[in-house]
Amino acid sequence: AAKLSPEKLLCELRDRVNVTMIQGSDGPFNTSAWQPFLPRKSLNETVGRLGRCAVVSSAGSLKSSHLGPEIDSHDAVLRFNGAPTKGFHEDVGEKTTVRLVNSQLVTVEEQQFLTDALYNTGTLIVWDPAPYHADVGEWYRKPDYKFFENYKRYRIKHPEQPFYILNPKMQWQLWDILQENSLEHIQPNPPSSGMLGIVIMLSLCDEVHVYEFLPSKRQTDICHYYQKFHDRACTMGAYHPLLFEKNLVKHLNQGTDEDIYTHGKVTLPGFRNVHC
Ligand code: NCC
Repeated sequence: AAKLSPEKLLCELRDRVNVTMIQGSDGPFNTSAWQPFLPRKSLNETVGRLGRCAVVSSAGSLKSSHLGPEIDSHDAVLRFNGAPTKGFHEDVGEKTTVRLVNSQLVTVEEQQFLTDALYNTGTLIVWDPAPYHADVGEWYRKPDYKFFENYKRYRIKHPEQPFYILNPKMQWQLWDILQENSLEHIQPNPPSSGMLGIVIMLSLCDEVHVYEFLPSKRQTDICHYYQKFHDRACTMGAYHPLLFEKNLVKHLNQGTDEDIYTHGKVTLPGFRNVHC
């Protein structure tokens, strides 16, 4: 398969990846057991039309980056899972507009999702690995993690905080495009939170800067900027097709290689600025 031009690829992403959240009118969620819990407003209505946005990966290479002020200068900032800002302002900033979390984090007790104040800022979105192109009903009966109960518990505790469930169709629409634009066969596992978050922000923002998804000169085997844990798979991928995601994002970058090398920074145009 020949690679598409960056422009064509952005059009494919815009037109084929539906960034939608589960709504009260969707399939098995249109019952009285769900109506009180799902947000009434759409994600678009909640966050509004965003200008310059930052996506902050959780990579260890953010350590000593001093990118905090630059990241905070954006209109909106997206972070992942349990990535903290407290104690790390200098390198990652303090603003959190959207936090994308995986269903494992929401489900597994040790992660303290229901009690850690880290999660109480901004709009939350949870996603769960669904079977390849399963419809919503099929996935609902067999989610990868049984996160629905904790989702409801969190909503009862924090009814004012917007908290969405990502429609699981998105991950495979995105995976298909990753596969079509890669020369090798990709393992059939969903894209990482990082890649999903980038596409979510492309749908909401005029311009998106992604930090340390493509590693800078600070590249390290330390998995996260907030932990001591070493594992190369964090940057290169094991379960998630991270290497293919990174190749795709590199191909789409409108910034300079120098920006990647010094800041780990990629510049992408939001979907509304893509002309197909
Ligand atoms: O590590 P994680 O991701 O939370 O990181 C968020 C996203 O940042 C990008 N990243 C991270 C580290 C690194 N060295 N390089 C990077 O590019 C990736 O795009 C990544 O998606 C996930 O994708 O949800 C993941 O979640 C963790 C873990 O579940 C959560 O942190 C909650 O504790 C997974 N780790 C484990 O399950 C052990 C990780 O594989 C993927």
